[in-house]
Amino acid sequence: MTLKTVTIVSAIALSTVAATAEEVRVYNWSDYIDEELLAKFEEETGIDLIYDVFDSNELLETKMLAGGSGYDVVVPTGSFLQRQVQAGVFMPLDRDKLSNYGNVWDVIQDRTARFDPDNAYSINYMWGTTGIGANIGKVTEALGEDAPIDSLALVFDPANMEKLDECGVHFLDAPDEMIPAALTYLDLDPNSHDKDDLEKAAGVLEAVRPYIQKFHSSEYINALANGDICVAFGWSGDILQARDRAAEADNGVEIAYNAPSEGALMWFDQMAIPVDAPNPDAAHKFIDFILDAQNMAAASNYVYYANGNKASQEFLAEDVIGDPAIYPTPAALENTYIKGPYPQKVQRIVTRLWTRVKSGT
Ligand code: N2P
Repeated sequence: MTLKTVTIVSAIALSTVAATAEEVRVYNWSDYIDEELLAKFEEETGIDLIYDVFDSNELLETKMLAGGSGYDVVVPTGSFLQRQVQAGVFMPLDRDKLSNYGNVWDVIQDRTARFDPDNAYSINYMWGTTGIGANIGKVTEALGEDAPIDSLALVFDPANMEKLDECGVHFLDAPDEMIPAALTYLDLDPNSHDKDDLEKAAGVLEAVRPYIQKFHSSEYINALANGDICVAFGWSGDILQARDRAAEADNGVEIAYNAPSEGALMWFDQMAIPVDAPNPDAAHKFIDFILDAQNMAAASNYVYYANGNKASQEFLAEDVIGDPAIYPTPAALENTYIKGPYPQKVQRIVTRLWTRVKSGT
């Protein structure tokens, strides 16, 4: 009897705890937020925030398609989101729950509508380009003053890569970005689904494979900043973060980011709520918190990526809004391309080619 009472009492105590400790689980890219914002969200809302990170769309997609991820907010790139929306992975956003929705930037909304018609399932978090990070000192030492640091030839011409071998080169482990870059180098359509074109792109990558130290999508930030590698083919803001980390360490490493002059991939990372999210209400609160103009500006000021929030622009640091590597000039925008999703059949070819490239056999 006594035991039973105790059990009942503790069951009540537990349910009280469960009711008060509301939780939201967010799955975002690594190196993509100012962590002070996470604490601020918890303070303002009283919601416990569990914030996990990833560095691969493929990994996120596997979790989304399997279902039951336990996440309330995830941030796939537009081309992947499009496929996932079609697979029924997300719930439509409830704009009535997003008091800051009016802050969004129509220019970006127009572009993301291509992946998510009417932007029904997603809101842009940040966007950027994929390009070349170079340690100026080491690259000039290896290739001379005329080193083509803004050209795909830096990373896809074996003659250059052979000379960079000693100082170290990393490539993204992101087939859906590296294959289009190689196609661009060949002057082929980066959105090509043609099997022969894709084979040719893989050939470009295989030719420089012996000189690639690693395929990885987040380690290059520190590796560049520390001077452990001299070139990374990676994401704009990550390379600018490497530049800053080197400057803070005052280690004499000077990093530059350049979008490839032959054309750069422009991508959009989108906040969305899985259809089986445990706490969709809190998910909307998190998205609304990010949509706040000052919060969004704080995030961009910290990670050096542009965002899809017009109202945030007055709060952006001059070295963010004024840096064409982050907010490209109209002319530079003309020199970007947007990639659509691969249909499953093409994706299988790309995945197979990528495995071949990486294994170097
Ligand atoms: C953040 C990288 C996000 C860009 N570190 C990839 N979409």
